[in-house]
Amino acid sequence: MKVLLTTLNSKFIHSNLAIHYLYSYWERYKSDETIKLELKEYTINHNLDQILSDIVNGEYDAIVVSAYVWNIEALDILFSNFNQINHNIPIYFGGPEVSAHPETSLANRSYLKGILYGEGERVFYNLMTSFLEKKEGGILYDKVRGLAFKTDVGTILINSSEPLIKDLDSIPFPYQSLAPFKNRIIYYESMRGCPFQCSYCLSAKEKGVRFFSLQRVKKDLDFFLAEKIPQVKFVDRTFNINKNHALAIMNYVCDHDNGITNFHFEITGTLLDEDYFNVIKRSRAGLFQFEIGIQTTHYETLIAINRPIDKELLFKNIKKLMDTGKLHIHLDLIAGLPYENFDTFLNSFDEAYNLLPHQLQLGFLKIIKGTPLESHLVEHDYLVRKQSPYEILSNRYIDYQSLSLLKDVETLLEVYYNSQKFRHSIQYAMVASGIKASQFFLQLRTFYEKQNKMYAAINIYERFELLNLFQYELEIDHDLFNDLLKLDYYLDHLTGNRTIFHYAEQENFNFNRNKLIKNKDVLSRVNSRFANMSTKEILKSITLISLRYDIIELVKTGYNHVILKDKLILINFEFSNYQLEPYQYHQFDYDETIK
Ligand code: B12
Repeated sequence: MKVLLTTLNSKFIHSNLAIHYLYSYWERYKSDETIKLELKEYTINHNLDQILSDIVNGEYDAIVVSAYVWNIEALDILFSNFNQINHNIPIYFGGPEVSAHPETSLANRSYLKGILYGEGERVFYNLMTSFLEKKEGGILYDKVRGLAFKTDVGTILINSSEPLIKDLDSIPFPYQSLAPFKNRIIYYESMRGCPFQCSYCLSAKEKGVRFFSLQRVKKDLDFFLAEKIPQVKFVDRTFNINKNHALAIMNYVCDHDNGITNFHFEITGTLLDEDYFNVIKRSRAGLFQFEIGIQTTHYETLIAINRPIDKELLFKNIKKLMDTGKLHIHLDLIAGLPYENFDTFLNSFDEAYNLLPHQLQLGFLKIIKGTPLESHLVEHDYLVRKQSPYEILSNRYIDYQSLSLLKDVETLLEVYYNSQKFRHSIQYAMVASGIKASQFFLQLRTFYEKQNKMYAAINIYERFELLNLFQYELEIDHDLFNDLLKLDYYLDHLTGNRTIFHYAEQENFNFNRNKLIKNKDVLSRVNSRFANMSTKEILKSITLISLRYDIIELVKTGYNHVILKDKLILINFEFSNYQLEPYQYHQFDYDETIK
């Protein structure tokens, strides 16, 4: 018998941890070799007909699929067509998208034989074992715990659920070889479950938290560290819920740092204390990356979504994390939550923005099957898109037009803030004009709209040009802004002489530039590796530009103190620090380099 275990990821760089667990659990505990189990990952961007043909040609006897919110619609197309070609081959779905309401999910899909609901490893094992026990009369489905299935006459039966696995260490490490994960994100779990009950989140469904032992986690991490993979993304729902567990892991990776691997954790900011800051302070810059869900700062909303957080403490801790300069901080907000209107959301946005995180993700509420919020839609007048990922259209507090405006703000936030390509110019514009971040992006949106550019395909050069035009809507020093834009432009590895920059390089720029690139003393202070490199080689890693202001002073004073003075800027691209600081630049006085 030949069984296919498959899924569609949302993009090639992602992988599906669940099916790797299912596969390795079966391979470890199976009692028989008669079933050949094949694992295959596709993406939703693959041509569905090619996937269909691949699966048909595989000549499988049964197909088991992992269904999530990002792939369910493509799966419906794929397997309803497959079922027309091969209607005798049973297809089973498992995963969060079908687990919450197995009966409806099964009833709505004529092509499905069954749904495996809940935690997957044991349930999948049960199904595979039932294949082995296949008797003449067919498969003994009634024995398979965690299965909802259709009888031969089409009635739906739901078997009792499979209890959660008590000892997580009994689940084998899913990454036996990293070959299939080349250039893809490695997801990893050190625990399961979440103690919080945030009403929009699926993790609220599962009660209790279980941990893999530290001994096991350390062994797994050794493997990742030895393989020098760029990033391990922990999918622990709240990584720092247990201080001993979290600190032991952080200390371990700090002590065994290979200089390359970065570890991403989703944490709760209010649970951080000095012990966490101590390990962060002694860590390599870029070793850790934290994702922190703020979601909203509106009190009534926080209570309604069951996140009664201490905002002061959360913000204090985030600021402290930013001040360490050691880690990449990613903050999340969600628009469309109960009791949050347009103005309160803009306020949440401004408060989060003022922390100046490396990434600020402005998300839009999705109504996920099985979440507590799903049963409160009428109360808040939610209108929800029928297609996955079931994003809301409006509710009692925010209308569709306001959400659309926020969508445009999100687009511009991605381009002008999260890309980090405009960090000097944007920050200066906000400080100097005294405009709040939300108003800045809303005004920028109106400007884009007037130029007919909001929904146009725009390249990076045009983004610079549009921002340069937009600056005239603000009361700021336009020459300084233009110089900062020039700095941002060259920091982003962009080259060429752009007409949008007001000042061409200074008259004696080439003379000074040549002096500097031959001055090994100065260059080796910038980067010790330059001491032994030829000028030609050095020129490949640096860019030199001239500016008319003291940029270091400006940045140091939070963009408040401006000194007009010609400067030579050396951008050093050699320096790279995982997502934290993609470049380093040095500033020289003209007299300094001429000497
Ligand atoms: C990685 C991830 C992503 C990746 C995608 C990964 C990929 N493969 O392509 C990215 C970042 C792109 C993503 C995006 C989104 N995601 Co997401 N994501 C996750 C995350 C963090 C990890 C998933 C994971 O691997 N977990 C570890 C595995 C082992 O646990 P598990 O998924 O629960 O699987 C277990 C069981 O469900 C079951 N199981 C799973 N598959 C199968 C299959 C079979 C056959 C069986 C028997 C059992 C089974 O067994 C597993 C082991 O016990 C989860 C949150 C989390 N921490 O789990 C959210 C989560 C899956 N995402 C979610 C959501 C809502 C989204 C977004 C809509 C959010 C948004 N910001 O807009 C978008 C989707 C956008 C779109 N295009 O539609 C929800 C999913 C709800 C659902 N019904 O699918 C989750 C659960 C978050 C939450 N807490 O609400 N996501």
